Amino acid sequence: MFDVFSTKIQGIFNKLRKKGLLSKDDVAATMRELRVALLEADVNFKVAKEFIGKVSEKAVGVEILKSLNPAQHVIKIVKDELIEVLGGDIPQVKIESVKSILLLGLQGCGKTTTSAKLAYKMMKKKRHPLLVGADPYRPAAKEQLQILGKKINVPVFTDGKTAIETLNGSLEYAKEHKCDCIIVDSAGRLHVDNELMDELKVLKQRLNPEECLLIVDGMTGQEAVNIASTFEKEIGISGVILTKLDGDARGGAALSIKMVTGKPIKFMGIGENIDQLEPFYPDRMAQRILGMGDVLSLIERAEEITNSEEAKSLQQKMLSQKFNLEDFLLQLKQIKKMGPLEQVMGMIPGFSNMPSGMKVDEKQLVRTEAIISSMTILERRKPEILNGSRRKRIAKGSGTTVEDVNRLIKQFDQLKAMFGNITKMSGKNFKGKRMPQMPGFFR
Ligand SMILES: Nc1nc2c(ncn2[C@@H]2O[C@H](COP(=O)(O)OP(=O)(O)OP(=O)(O)O)[C@@H](O)[C@H]2O)c(=O)[nH]1
Ligand SMILES: [Mg+2]
Repeated sequence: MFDVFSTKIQGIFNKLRKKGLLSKDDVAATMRELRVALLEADVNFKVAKEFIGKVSEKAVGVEILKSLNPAQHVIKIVKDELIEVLGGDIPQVKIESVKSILLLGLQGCGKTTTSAKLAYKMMKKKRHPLLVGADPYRPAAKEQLQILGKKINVPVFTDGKTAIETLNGSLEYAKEHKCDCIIVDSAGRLHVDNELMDELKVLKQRLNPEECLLIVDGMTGQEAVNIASTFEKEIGISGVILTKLDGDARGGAALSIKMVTGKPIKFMGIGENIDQLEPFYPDRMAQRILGMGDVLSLIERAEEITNSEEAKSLQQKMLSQKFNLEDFLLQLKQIKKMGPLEQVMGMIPGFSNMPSGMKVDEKQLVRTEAIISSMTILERRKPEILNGSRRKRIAKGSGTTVEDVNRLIKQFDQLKAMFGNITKMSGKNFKGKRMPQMPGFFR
């Protein structure tokens, strides 16, 4: 789904992730690339402009400088804005309780198929819907609905010479047969025309539906947005169902409809089969587009952990060079809490621009923990007292070698010295300077 857009945006982010700290120019370049990606996905140009405007505004804010990893922060801002554009928090159609639905749309957009899909969802909730075919002009339309109804065991009502006559008849039928929801499938036209709109207005007024859903073909891009605007203005809709998203729809319609029409997408059709209709959740869609569901929850976890008092005092200690091996052990444990190391590493500044091929070794981490655990409290707090015999004892106790112990202590010293330098540079000019290897992660 939205593969081209998704690949493009993920490529932009991968480039961004490789950078440690971001300059204003980096952010500006990313915004330009994002804008192109949006326009290429056929997103409405005003929506694209607003999107970029909002993201840029947030991305140059102070938060970025304070954050753990600026690239991840920009990505999070884009993700949040993407959710907003896709509709934010959408009131879902209540399949368990909704009593009346009117489906509208142009010819061939998928109204009849979708009406059956909705009825099928209700059947699974043990409800008794009635499918109404308010398209009395085409015999084939009645037949299509009847075939679908039969397949899912839902009654279908199609009698009547006009659409309104059919609707009136169906209301009687529903009462008699104790149907608890009426789903009205209306006739489509090739273009929006007065006749179609007038008929729909009458149907809507008579049914007064709880949900008046416009079906639009997701493949039509901006045309879908124009159609949605017209229907919203002329008839008034409660939401949109985008169909045919299983094809190569570019995403423009999904990303523009809410902003342009003010009405949310409530479902998406992802295939011709009766069960291929999914509720539309903006957050899940955003994550799908960004291909980063897990990474985002990782960021959230990292944020939680780095915001803890423990983490704050640790940072304080690191910058004041009072950082010792005991603190380091604590930090290792915090990092482990975040999840698989491979993923976590990319979020730590200095590691995101790790040379390719350099793999994080989980076993090494275990070894490091074992080494520090074999030290006495005093040794952890004052690593300078670690002489030859102490190192030998620690190696034996942790099942490692003296070389392993030496390497860890050397790397730790370098790290500590580097934090000292950062503090001296008051955090200003150290862009581009690479961090030394974090002790205990690599051999
Ligand atoms: N791939 C795919 N095809 C779909 C989807 N929804 C509908 N279709 C197909 O689109 C075609 C038209 O669907 P219909 O449900 O007949 O459309 P309609 O709006 O009722 O058409 P009219 O009544 O003629 O206006 C059919 O071949 C459906 O199988 C979808 O989500 N994915
Ligand atoms: Mg139809």
